[in-house]
Amino acid sequence: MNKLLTALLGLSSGLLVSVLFFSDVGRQNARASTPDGELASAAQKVYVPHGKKDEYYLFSSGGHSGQLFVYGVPSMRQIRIVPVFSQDAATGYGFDDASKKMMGGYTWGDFHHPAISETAGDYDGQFLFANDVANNRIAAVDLSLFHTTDILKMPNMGGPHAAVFVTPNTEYIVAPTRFARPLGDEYAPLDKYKEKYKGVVTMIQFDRAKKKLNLAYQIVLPPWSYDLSDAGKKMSDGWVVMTTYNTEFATTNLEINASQKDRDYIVMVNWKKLEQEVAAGKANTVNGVKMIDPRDVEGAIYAIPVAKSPHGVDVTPDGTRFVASGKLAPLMTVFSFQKAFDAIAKKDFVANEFGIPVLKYESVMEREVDPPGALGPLHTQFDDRGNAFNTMFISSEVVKWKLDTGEVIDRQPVFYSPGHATAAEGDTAAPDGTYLITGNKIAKDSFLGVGPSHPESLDLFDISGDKMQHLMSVPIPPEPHYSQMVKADKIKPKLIYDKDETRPDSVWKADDARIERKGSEVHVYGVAMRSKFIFDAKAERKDSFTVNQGDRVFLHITNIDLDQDITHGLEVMDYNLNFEIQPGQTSTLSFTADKSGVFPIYCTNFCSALHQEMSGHLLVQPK
Ligand SMILES: [Cu+2]
Repeated sequence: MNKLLTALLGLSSGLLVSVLFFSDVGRQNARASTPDGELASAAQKVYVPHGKKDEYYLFSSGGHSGQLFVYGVPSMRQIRIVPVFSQDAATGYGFDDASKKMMGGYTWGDFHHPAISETAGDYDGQFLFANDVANNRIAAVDLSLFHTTDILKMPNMGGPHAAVFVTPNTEYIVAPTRFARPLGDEYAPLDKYKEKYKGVVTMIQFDRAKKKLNLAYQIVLPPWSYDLSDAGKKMSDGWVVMTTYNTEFATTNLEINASQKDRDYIVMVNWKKLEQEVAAGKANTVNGVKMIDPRDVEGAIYAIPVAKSPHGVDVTPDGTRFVASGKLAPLMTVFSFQKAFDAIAKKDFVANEFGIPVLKYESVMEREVDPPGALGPLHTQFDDRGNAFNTMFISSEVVKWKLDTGEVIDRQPVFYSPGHATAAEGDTAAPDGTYLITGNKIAKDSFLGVGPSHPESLDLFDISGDKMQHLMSVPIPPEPHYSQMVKADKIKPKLIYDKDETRPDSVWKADDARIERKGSEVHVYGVAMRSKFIFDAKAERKDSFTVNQGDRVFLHITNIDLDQDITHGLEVMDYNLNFEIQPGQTSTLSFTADKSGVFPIYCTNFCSALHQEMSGHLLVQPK
């Protein structure tokens, strides 16, 4: 009896917690009572038979896994995990010398918001950029190779959470900070927060030919916390809009102290103007980076009051308006760029904060949209028919409404607590209006249990009709922040690496495999091919080599199988080493042979019927 009572009490308190925090009681029943015909229709829409391909790629944030998750839409099959900020044994990322150097000594990152490179405000499918909130880094992924090509460490930053977003022609990759810090890595007590701490936005340029990120300049701002942001396009091209919170300058108990004021700000910055001023030498240098204060440039920065503690602002596909949502105010606000420009021209300012002119809310606001009972609006996406879609974190739903009138057209439950939404090509100048995905923070009872750590989830909706149709939920490892959904035919994956005959460490003919000793350095110029390694073409046993204990060993391995899907791997037993070499790729892995003995080497990536035989030995002679 006691056990039963305890179980019932446990259940009821669990239910109470659900009601209080997620208010989604009854959604399970709603799902269970979906008519069979609708379920069959949903199943058909997501089924992609063998031989057919998905319509879209979904590039989804890997959060604190540091990686990029790649899905196919509408099947929602996970196709790939691309390592970006964290080591990955499966591909050798962070093990081989080049990627290890790129990671800069870090072993993880907190990847929040991917951004595909754009041309004329549209995804061009060439590169994807990502932020590491925890370690102030930005990465570039080559979408022809699905490989990270560069990582840039940004000085003077305090967590680029509101990153990354790109300007319409990828002139800049923009990264605003979440935490204000004293400039120049200086010490200043928290009591000096308002005077000494600064918010910083980093403007990064990308060299597509060299596949390299470059720090262009930084913008110094008041010590507010900058949250999600977007770039203007078309008539608003040249501007970025950023949400802020903690305009209270709280330095402790932010959950209370940063929510005191009814309004925070959207900051509008004119990056084209700042670019000219930086080129004209108007910037200072802090930690080796050009830094400009927009208050020194007339017409470069304005603030607009917004519903408190906003999480996001999104520019409409035509570039005329921006929609902001306050997570502590239950409404979405539509602002007009033209109204803002007119107010600026008339100097219709109501205040001045830190030397920044504050525009009058009523002068810039076009309308407020407040669906009854919809709580916690976070993020807005768009279709091609003038509709906006908002995730509601607290009431666990998506709300579809008309941009021009604010009329609410549909509301559908989400399972559960969605943060971001992603519409097909939804933040470009030309959204598709086909699918919408929500990145959900809570999955609770949606999937088979896997212990205390639950998966997060993605919900897929068909948004092609007036009403949204929930198609499926899929589990996803932590942590779904933002995603981007791009038409599959915009991505042009290469099947093999371009053969680079100029690389001095490549070996393209098996007969050229050789070992060169330089003092205590041993350079192995070897090949991997079906189904053997050749480290030294002239040796009796071509697949083995001997070094002295303490030698520094460099394995320069070229995969000479120039054929699709023939990836080789190479592990060195007991040395905690493994890496992959793709067809046509040369990769170098170096280590110190500090343990003497005999260490089998084998191919770790299944490559042929004789894959098991693809092996050799490292022999380390004792000192
Ligand atoms: Cu192999």
